Amino acid sequence: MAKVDVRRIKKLNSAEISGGPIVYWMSREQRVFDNWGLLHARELAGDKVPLIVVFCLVPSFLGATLRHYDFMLNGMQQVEKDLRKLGYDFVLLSGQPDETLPAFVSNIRAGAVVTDFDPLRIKQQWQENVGQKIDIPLLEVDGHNIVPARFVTDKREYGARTIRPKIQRLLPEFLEEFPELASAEVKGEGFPVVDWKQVRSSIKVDETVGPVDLIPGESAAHAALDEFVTYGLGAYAEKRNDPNAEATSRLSAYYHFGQLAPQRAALEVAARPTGESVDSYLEELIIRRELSDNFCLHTPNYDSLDAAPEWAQKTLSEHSADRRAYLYSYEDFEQARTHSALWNAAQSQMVHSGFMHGYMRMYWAKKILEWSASAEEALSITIALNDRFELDGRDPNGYVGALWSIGGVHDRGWKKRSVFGSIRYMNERGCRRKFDVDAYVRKWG
Ligand code: FO1
Repeated sequence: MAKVDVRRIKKLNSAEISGGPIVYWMSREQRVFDNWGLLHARELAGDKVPLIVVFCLVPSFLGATLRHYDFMLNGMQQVEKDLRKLGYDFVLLSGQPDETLPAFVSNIRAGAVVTDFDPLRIKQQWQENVGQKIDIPLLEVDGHNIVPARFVTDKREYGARTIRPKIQRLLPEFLEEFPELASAEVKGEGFPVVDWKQVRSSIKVDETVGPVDLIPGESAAHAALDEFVTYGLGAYAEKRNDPNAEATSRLSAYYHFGQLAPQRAALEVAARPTGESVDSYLEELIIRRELSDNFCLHTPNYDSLDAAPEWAQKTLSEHSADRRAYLYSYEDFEQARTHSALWNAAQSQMVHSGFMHGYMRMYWAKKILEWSASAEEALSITIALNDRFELDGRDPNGYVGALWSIGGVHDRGWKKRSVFGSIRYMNERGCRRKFDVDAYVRKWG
């Protein structure tokens, strides 16, 4: 049986393993294939005990709307189907994980629980509570980062420049092909198939933000990856900063919900002939993404301006009283009611498609800083809008992106100007140099 690298695994409590079924508590990595946590749970189950996969569905999650729950539940339904084909039970528990999961593992007299590494506060809190409440081991496996976040470094890194050599040194050891998930050797207890219709009608989330037309699930994620590698990757370096070219991979929602392993994408992209596009995609996929996990893991207040570097906090506070040429409220921003047709187009792309181009995300957030009463308010508006409308909201990448744009995280000081101080500035003229702004406004405005 394939062995999962021990450097991916951390024991979160001190209990000893017993002889009962192994529970894989799926959370961040919502997939059957290419999943280190699930593979480790399978390894522990061996030919001795059943493996049961559990997903804890919470009634509300950091402002998630129907758009997010719909995408996630459709993907999860596919997970259940694929698991059952391999002979595994799948159980969906509704409620708070730190209440439902301990009761479940005690009922079935489980032997150990394996779960996904996730640096978000809420997840760390769930895991801490579950670890304390159960009398069997709770093991965390990093199935998201290619080089495990806890192993690559034990501190917060300054930026891409400092984490890059650490990741690159270890990549040859960790960027390995995934083993296959073997089918079940020991039959489970035969838990009933989930009634997905009932699950869907039981969730009470904001339905005013509806589903978008990205096909959810693991097989759609693989198809999207294939399509990108075959048709999109070649032009990535040249066109990735052009929001009209749609040359980006559009895989971020699949990564966010764990329907696609970043490591799978890295393997596919790295297998292509080397060149600027391959290098620049791997930089985004590996270095930038893993830098975001590093930041959130070592910065518990990753969504607050207090998490910004000292120079950035100082410069923003020195400019806090600067006159704002325009001042908008959350509602103005949400409804795309600013004076800027370009900004409104970006907002409307996000509201209607659940996606905003990466280059525009930076411009969009920087303008929220420029047109809000304070930097604190700008950051909270940016995060609220991002989490509400982007399909990949409430992700370490999103929090770090917001703090990069507004709080100088992973950046350096630039030429001083009003409101921004030395936070890097962006304007429409810069956008016009890079792409056809009017075409973008015609499409989304
Ligand atoms: N994770 C869970 O374990 N249970 C949930 O019910 C759940 C809902 C949810 C809704 C929207 C969303 O964007 C994420 C959600 N996640 C849920 C967590 C998610 O899988 C991620 O792990 C984190 O948001 C990013 O690290």
